[in-house]
This record gives sequence, C-alpha cells and structure tokens, in this order.
Amino acid sequence: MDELATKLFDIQAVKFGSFTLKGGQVSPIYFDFRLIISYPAILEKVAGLLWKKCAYNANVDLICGVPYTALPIATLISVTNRVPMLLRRKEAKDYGTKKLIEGDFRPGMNCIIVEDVVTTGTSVLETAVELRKLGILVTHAIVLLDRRQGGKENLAKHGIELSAVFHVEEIMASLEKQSKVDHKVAEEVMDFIRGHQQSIVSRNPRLHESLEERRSSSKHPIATRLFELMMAKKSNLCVAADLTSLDEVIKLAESIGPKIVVLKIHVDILEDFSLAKMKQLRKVAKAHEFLIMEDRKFADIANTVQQQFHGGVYKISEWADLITAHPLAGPEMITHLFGDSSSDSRRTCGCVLILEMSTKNALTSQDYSKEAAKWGLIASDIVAGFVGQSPPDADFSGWIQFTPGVNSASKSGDSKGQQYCSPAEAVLERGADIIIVGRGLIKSSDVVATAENYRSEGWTALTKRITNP
Ligand code: 5BU
Repeated sequence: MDELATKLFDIQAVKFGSFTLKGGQVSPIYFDFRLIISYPAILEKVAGLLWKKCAYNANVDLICGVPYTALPIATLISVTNRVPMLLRRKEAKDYGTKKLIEGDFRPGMNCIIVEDVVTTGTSVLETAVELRKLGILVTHAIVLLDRRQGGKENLAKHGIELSAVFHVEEIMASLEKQSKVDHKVAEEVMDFIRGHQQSIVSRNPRLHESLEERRSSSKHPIATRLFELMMAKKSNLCVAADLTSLDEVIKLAESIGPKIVVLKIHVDILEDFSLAKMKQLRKVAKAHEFLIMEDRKFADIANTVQQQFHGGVYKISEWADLITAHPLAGPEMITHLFGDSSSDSRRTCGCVLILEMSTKNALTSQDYSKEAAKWGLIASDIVAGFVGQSPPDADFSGWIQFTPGVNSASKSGDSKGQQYCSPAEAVLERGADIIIVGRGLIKSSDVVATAENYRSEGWTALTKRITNP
C-alpha cells in the first residue's frame, strides 16, 4: 500500500494545495486518478487491488465502471478476469436505441460498480439507479479511494455495500511516514475530512422526511395516492377488517371510513363474497377516500400468481388497490406479478412486499428481508411499500412501511403467535408509516370511537417522528 500511495503521489494523482470541489467546498487535497491511464503498471496494480475486493464479494456476474475515470480500470478488470462488462452512458443517445446501459445482460444478474473516488456516493448511486431500472442487481461497489465523507453510509442506505482499497487516512499516514508530506499538511487534510462529515446521514431519512417530500419521491401511483390521503385525512390507520361476511365489512367501512386510509381484507375468509358486493365496497371506499388492500400474501411462481391475481372467482385485480406478496419466490416473481408491461394493474394496484412478519419465531430474518428489499427497489414500478417490523437497510423514502401487530389493549399477543405493540411504538420505534389494527378495533364495542383513538395516536406519533428527528 505504501508503494502505491507513493506512486500516486509521484505522478501527481494526489495533490495538495487549495481545490474547489464539485459541491463548492475548498479542499486541501485533490485526487486526480485520470492520470493513472498514462502509467500502465500503476493501472494494472490498481485494477488488481480492486478485483481482490470484488472477488471477495463472490457473486459477480458483471462489472460496470462509473464514467469516465473508472471506465479503463473496469475494462482492465473485465479483460483480465473474464468478467463481462457493462457501459453506462452519461447521456442517452438521441438516435438509435437510446440505451443508457450498453452490453449484454439478463435481469437478476449481479453487477459490481467500479469507481475511482467516492465522496458522497452520488455518482455510484446514479449508475446503480440506471442498472436497477433494467432489473440488474446492485449490491456492492468497489472504489480505489473512499474520502470518508459519507459515501459508505449513503450507499448502504440504498442497499449498496462499499469496499475501498484505500481510505484517505491510510494515504495520509503512508505519505507522512515516507516524508512525502509534513505533519502540518497531514493534519490540515484530516481536519478538513473530519469537518466535512456532515453529509453522513446517521439515520434513515425516510423516517424523518415530510409526507409531502415523500409523496414527490414516490415512484408508484398508488403510493403517491396513499401519501395524499394520509395528509388530507390526517390518518395513518389501516384497519384489518377480518370479518367473515362482506356485508359486515361494508357496514364497518361505512362507519369508520372517514378515520382510515386503508381497509385491509382477506377475501378468502368471506362467506358471502360476490363481485357485486365488492363493487359496493369500492363505492364506500370512493366516498370515504380509502384504499382497499387484499392481504392475499401471493407466494408462488409468477405464472401462477398472475392467474391468482387476475382470475378465479375473486378477480382481485378488478377491485384491489394494494395486494401483499411474499418475496420468497425471487425478484422475477415481483417484476411479473401483475402481468406484462402493458397490464393496467401496474398503475391501478401496488404490491406491498412482506419483508418481516409480526409473529413469534417468524423465518423472515434480517438477511431475508435485506435481500428482498433490494429486489423491491428494482421493481419500483410494481412495489408501493412493504410490511415490516423495522425499517430495512435498503429502503427509500417513496416506499410506505405497513406494520401489523398493533393493539393498544394487549401487550402479550394473541396466544397463537401474534405479537402486539402500541401505535406509538410501531411508529416511533419500528418505523411504521401505516399501522394495521385488526382485533384491537373490530372486537371493540364502539368501533368508531376506537378508530378515532387509533387514528389520533398513530397520527400524533407520525407527526412527532417527522418533526423531531
Ligand atoms: P390483528 O387482529 O390486529 O392481530 O390482525 C392483524 C392482521 O394483519 C391480520 O389480518 C393478519 O393477517 C395481518 N398480518 C399480521 O398480523 N402479521 C403479519 O406479519 C402480516 C399480516 Br404480513
């Protein structure tokens, strides 16, 4: 490492002085790694070290360099190690195919992003967004130098683990040890780096952003609509109407409609289901402005799920605004859930991915939900949010977190594995945007008053979380 640090210094790829960075800050250090291409032996060394970090991550189907400095580095890694490469254009061509990503790939392939220097991680993220739009999985990025100014943390929030060959401290320590820079310069550089760490966001921004901001970053029309309903009705209450009669569900919806933003049902427990009655419930939903969620928990191969969603007696696609799905069949099941890209359901229905369950000893481990959240991010035109008991690592503010297992009256659960927490705990400690309340409400003697209590408690907690980060 000392040898490489010295070489980079000698070719002036590391410079000291006063440099204005992209963000307007004046830095005492500047890394100009474009120069590396003029020194083939250094380029080879750099590519080798980066590949070592890459190979450590085992699952590499493709690599993609962030334009432009990392392109020759990525090319060398690709050729030497026989890993296919993708090329990201900065601008789409205005003729021909207009593709931003060039190269051969299949959705679901894992692509490692290669970069020379990371400061806040924005360039890596821009590349990841384009790759993810095509269904390519991006879970790791490798970089020659991490300036330690928040990039690692910012990328982690988007489900990307950053590995660096060097950190800025290591380069400084090495150059000082070899008397390439004096102690004063080294101190000045480290002070600058320490003083510009504000961009490190140590909290999940989703939890503290306003609903208006989140509405504008949401990518799914149903999520957008739900944010609007929450703001208009000052409610983050979803009621689980687990009754066996659709007539009773309609009656309940008429009474508590003004208090809720989502009514969740299980269509297969209804004894009197008919599409005509479902139309009636839709009318109530329209009048009182709430969405209907069918908690179907789809969990099969895409071909079967599509039939379950559109067909059978229930014809869920005709009336559900939101459906739940277990991601365990893999990312392609999520992408193809509603049918092909021309399916209207992609606009009229949002998928809520079940990342974690509320029950004791659920198998939805952290690793499982972390992986599934990444798949959800790829399918941002399908997925409107997720069911969870905590905010996942890979998360974004346009997604809505639904948290079931909410019951003010019971702390202990239901003796059949269900676990409960209060509305405030769900929102403030578990990251819920929407609280799902079932028996805590439907079994109460005054459902309207109880709905108002849950609405008020849930909304107060959400407002508190947003305004007191
Ligand atoms: P309860 O009566 O508040 O316990 O009902 C909770 C509802 O949420 C019920 O319809 C469940 O099917 C649903 N649920 C849940 O409880 N836990 C989960 O992890 C998921 C759904 Br996913």
